[in-house]
Amino acid sequence: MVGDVLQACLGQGIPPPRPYRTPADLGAGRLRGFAVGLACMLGAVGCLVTTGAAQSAQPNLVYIMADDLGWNDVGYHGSEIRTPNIDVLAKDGVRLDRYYAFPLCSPTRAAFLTGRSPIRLGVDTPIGPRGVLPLSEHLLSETLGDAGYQTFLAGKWHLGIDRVAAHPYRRGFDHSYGHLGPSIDYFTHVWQNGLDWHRNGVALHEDGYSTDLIAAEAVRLIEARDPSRPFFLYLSFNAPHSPLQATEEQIRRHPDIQRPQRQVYAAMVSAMDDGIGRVLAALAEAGIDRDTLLVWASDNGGARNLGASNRPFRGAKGSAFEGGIRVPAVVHWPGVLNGGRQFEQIFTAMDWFPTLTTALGIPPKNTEALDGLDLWKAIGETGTAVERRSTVIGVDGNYAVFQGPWKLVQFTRRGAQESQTLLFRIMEDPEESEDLAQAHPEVVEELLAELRAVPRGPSVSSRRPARARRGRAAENEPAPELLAPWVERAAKD
Ligand SMILES: [Ca+2]
Repeated sequence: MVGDVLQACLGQGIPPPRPYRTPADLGAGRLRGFAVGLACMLGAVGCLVTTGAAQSAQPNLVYIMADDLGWNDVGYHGSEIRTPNIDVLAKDGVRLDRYYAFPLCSPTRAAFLTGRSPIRLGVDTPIGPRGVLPLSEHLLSETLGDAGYQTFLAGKWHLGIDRVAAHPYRRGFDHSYGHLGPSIDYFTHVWQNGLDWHRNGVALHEDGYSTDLIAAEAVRLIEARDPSRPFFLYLSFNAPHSPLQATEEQIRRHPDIQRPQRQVYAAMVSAMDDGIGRVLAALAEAGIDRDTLLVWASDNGGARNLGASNRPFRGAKGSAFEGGIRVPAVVHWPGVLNGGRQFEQIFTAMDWFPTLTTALGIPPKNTEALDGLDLWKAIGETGTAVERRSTVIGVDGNYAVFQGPWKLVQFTRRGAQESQTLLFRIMEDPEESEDLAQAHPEVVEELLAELRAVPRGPSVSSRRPARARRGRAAENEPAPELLAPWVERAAKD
């Protein structure tokens, strides 16, 4: 298999990465006067820097998402995979030590963009071809667009595939590029026998490794933006999700990794890290790195059978053990947020919407209540405790309930009818090695009651097999210009 990958990679070199200059390299830079002033009004200034000359521009937001990256797959967690650009973000930003995403792609993406529980929304598995993030939901892209932001998506969507009304250019993004489905071939951009690569709904036949193309689009968007308006860039890499594919040049950068799958996986991570470096350099060269709030986070734990590592945690992608949901994340805003720190309280994928809108000084336009919490002040002020009654994370059949020192895990083995319930003192036992359910049945009952109380919408993810979806787009809502898999395949028949 790896031989095939290597063969496929021949001649697919990438340009050398441009080194990212740190804020210190760039000098004092300009100050984020607007945001600081606004944050002062909001009383959220405990850890905010207040030097330099004022600038009237509204801050930008760059949210970078990795796909299936495990805890032990970044340099700053001690991995053998070197990630120098991500490590700069970690060094200069605030590391979220207890960041909990959902165990799978679509639920985390739904939580990020809505601020609401994907369990409530019925996004309980990866969204299938006919599944749709409910169109009634208000998205972060819409709130920011209404506030005057240019809204860009470069990369993976995975919140609606067949229905045009669910595509990103209909969900608040002025510009979108990349793929709609869960995964693509990195070189051909094909998913399940059809091209899944577009710019604003028009199919693209491009040469190149998808990670490099996504980063290049992000750089183009930064360079071509209207500088008189702020922008929101959702940079959603498909790396290092399967299939295991990397360029030969990237693979050669990891001669010390012996396990073939891990070596190719490391090369995929390196390509993403290089792309992040190019984006950071573009921000610096545009002189807006200090005018930009940047988040970097994985969307769920790594798939161990594909070379990822979640050590020292138990579990992997799809599970509610720590290895499936506790993933790397960093909040970075030089000149505004004092970096070099670690935020040690729970932060969930649902918390981004309220936290980031507060940071930017923009009222959310939601009409429905958010499930996430606004943690901007807590991130800025070390020691501010956040009150949470309980936190429920999970997907169909696999749930985690956090409350105080406890974590309950309810999981269902593949093919099993009944679920199992385990209980851990998660702060003392982050590796989830000692099940305390028998010793504390009263705690189990209390946390199960919290789990039962979580609102649950009917599933919208639709696990219909791919072969049943031929021509569905035309039946549902025609998209003649979008040669996404189902349309292209139907055209060939
Ligand atoms: Ca994922």
